[in-house]
Amino acid sequence: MIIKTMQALVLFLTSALICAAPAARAVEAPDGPLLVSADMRSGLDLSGPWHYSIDPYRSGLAGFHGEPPDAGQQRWRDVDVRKAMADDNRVLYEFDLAHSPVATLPSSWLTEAPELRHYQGLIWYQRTFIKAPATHKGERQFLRLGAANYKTVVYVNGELAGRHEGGFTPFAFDVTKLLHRDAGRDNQITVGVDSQATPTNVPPPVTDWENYGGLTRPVRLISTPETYVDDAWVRLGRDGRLMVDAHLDGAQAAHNPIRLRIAELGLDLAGTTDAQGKWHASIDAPRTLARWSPESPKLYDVVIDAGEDRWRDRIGFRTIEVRGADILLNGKPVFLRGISLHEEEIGPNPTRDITPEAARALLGEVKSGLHGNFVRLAHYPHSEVMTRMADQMGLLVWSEVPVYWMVAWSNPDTLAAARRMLAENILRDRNRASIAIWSVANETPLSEARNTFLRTLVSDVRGLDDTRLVSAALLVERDSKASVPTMTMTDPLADVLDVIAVNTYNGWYTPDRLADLPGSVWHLPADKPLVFSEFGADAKAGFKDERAAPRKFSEQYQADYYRKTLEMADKVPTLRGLSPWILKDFRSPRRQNPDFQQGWNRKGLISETGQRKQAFKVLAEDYAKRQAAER
Ligand code: GCB
Repeated sequence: MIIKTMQALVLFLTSALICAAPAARAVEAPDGPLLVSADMRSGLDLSGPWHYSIDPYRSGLAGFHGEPPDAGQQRWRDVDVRKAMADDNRVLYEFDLAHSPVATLPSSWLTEAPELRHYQGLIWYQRTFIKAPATHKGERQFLRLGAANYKTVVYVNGELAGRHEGGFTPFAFDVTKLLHRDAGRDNQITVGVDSQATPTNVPPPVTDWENYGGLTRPVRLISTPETYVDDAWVRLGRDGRLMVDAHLDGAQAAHNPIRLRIAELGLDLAGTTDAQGKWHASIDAPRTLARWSPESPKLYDVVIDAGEDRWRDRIGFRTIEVRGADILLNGKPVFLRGISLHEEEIGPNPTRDITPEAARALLGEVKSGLHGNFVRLAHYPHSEVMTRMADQMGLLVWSEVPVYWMVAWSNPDTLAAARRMLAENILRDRNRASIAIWSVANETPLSEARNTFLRTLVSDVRGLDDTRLVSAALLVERDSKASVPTMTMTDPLADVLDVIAVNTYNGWYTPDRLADLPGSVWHLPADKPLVFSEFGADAKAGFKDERAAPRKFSEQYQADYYRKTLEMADKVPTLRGLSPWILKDFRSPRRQNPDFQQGWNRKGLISETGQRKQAFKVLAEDYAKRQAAER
């Protein structure tokens, strides 16, 4: 009994210590500051060398009976360990971050040292920096982490700054009071990141991609005036009006003059915030407004001034909607010529560090290589570098949260985590013209609990952003008695989605002959657009089989698979888009065929180092034809 109580206490403390998310609350918005468009604000980039130390037993979170850790295990202590122990022989520290190995951040620890290649658990990072003197009276300081996978706890100068759950969305803490401001004095930041997935996490432990633990996006210290624009959303409504919603945070937030300007359009809109610091305004879009599209990705400099703060962004304006089975971009039907992507840079040893160059290299293959106009950023929110690059280069985006395969549908904490991630993702990227579709799930098994979970997410999306389309990648039922492949959409979630999306792998995971694919029969809703959100086959770049019936994993098989699947897709009357699986070979621990996979999912149209396979040309030619037909 005592042991059971003790175990329960350890479990409780461990989860409570690293992530104290309140359960069963209507979570629709993140708790902390949003700092929307933070990447446009000046700040101190804390990328570069950080010390790190593994903590597989989570001794920095709890003692061995579940009690708070004693001083000797508190990794965040602002202490000179060597000196303290040399000065007093009663003192014991079983860590010393300042003398531990060094990693270069952002990057996943998986590539930092050979012994970390398969490490999943807790790692502590630490660095020091000197804070420049304040530029504003009453200046506030925010520590913003672009992403940390998966649970994170942050300390500044030995004090707790905050905690976060979720590996793919940004979060920030107001650390103004925790920083040393005196000239020349070191500030210390300690971040504990735990990558271990549990069945209640989003995503769950079983996926088909590498779990890149660590600080995979930049950590920045951002300064703002005491009252600042925390959230702003500037967009073109379907009714042709430009709209703005802004939210000030700080002592002067309420009843404060606020002003939006788009100089290039001669647009100047002034108002006053309400008692909650909020401002909403709209105006007919100027006639001179050039709408954003993949062909002409026009972005405008947008400025919001409030008190001492100036919020800036580069924003494109366009509308996206559905009419029957059509997807309309700026009122005109569009066919989504896409491909799926994981967040992994091209190269032999990716570490999920998406620099602008890395994003440009990936999206360049889509835009110029494949003649695409669309990317599915699977299976979780990608770096904001990527969505900004899509805005600039002119690619429509499908963005999704990692509600993938089998999550704990009945667990309220899991639902709360998913809702928070969805909100963090949407709030980060609502100003990106490229984003056309928010997706809430991928290949999830039907059940009442799952349907309720996903319907909640769909309604959250609609509450946070009514200017985009909602989808989810669904599965279909296959009629096992039919003589030709016959698929029917039976998922009740389809009723609440704007775009039906289906993943299909006939001819790869099924014994169908490729020649039979074009004759497939699809029973799908007639009044909604369909996107084949995945189809694909593995091929090892350079592995050739010239026979009439080439074997699996050859470039020829993959190319034939694409030809036949595209032929099949052409016959689906509601088809309005494709995002085959996938642009680039990506790391996946499930894929261990030693001849062909070696830990990589080989469904890429290019290899991990960027070598194009035969199927690349097949898809590029198909897209070039579709593009020509649209002109
Ligand atoms: C799927 C999943 C995707 C996998 C892919 C595959 O249906 O959505 O995450 O990687 O199939 O390669 O099997």
